[in-house]
Amino acid sequence: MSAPTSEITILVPGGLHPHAVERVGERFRLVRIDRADPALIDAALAAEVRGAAVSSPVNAAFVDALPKLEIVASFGVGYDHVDAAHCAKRGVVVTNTPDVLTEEVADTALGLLINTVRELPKAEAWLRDGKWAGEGNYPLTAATLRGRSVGIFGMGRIGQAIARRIEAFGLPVSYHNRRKVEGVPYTYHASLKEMAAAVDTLISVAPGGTSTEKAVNSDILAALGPDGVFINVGRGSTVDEPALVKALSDGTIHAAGLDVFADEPRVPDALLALPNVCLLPHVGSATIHTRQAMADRVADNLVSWFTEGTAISPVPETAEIARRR
Ligand code: NAP
Ligand code: 8YV
Repeated sequence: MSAPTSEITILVPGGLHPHAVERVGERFRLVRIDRADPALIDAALAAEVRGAAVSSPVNAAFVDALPKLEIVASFGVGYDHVDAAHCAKRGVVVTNTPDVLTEEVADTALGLLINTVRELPKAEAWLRDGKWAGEGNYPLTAATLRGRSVGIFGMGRIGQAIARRIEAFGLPVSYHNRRKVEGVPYTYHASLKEMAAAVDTLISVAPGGTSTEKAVNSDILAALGPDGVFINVGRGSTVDEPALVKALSDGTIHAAGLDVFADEPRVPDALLALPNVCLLPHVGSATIHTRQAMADRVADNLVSWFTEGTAISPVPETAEIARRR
């Protein structure tokens, strides 16, 4: 018979949502360290850790410092902070938290799009600053959603939830992925540049990682054009930020709305200084409701792995390992 889960050691390096910490602590022997650093692993810990629950970077050296490691349960659907390819080589399953945040992030994307196009945060500041009474109406916005055509970079779970909302706004949707998605009614573009040239509103919800690194560059922004609006709720690493600053400054595109940045939580001064960019501090999934569901998924993946031998949501790189067990 397998050992009770209370004898299984789960390591939590760095910060993690308190509900995930609580749930892991209820079922397992929980050990916390400041960060995922091999220097913080002594021989006794190395000999006993079988799982990790993480919300911050996990590299190959850290995985190699834990020879008994079976599973890394990561908080968030994006897992570009975990070296999943190395975990796969080592036979370690990586799990993420898809689906439970999809609709929340899509809501945020639409809020950011409307705020960017219709300048609602600036209009509210106008009222709060007493300008409505003092100077008159807030100026009519140069941009509108009416007549726009939207291209989605990353037609996955969240991309499709965004597309459904855009459809309800009465706007045509197209998308770019590496592969065409069967069964969706939207126009597919095999190249991001071709799509950017065909639309005036580009919403990126693509994952981070080498295949998307700086994919949104000066060429893509030039193709989007002077009425162009760029929204990013995917990852900051997918954007060449200096090129975006230049495009916003010289009129190559009209405006941008960003929830994610290349070097969070640092936001470049050049972006902060621009009037035509709407900035959010990575709040796509940031409600008590959704973060709790994500925390539950972290714990549920660990419980399922150590009681049933299956993970609920293994990432594609390690799905085969999860099946083989
Ligand atoms: P998903 O279902 O895996 O969708 C990702 C989509 O991106 C897939 O359709 C994939 O299609 C496409 N893609 C991946 N690599 C690509 C590439 N190199 N070129 C073109 N398309 C590519 O993931 P999801 O659940 O929708 O989440 C998407 C991302 O949103 C996450 O990875 C995360 O970075 C971000 N996110 C942000 C927040 C926030 O708070 N702002 C919250 C949650 C998620 P192909 O494989 O066919 O290319
Ligand atoms: C979280 C996210 O804010 O799920 C993701 O990929 O970007 C967000 O939901 C983030 O993962 C928390 O660390």
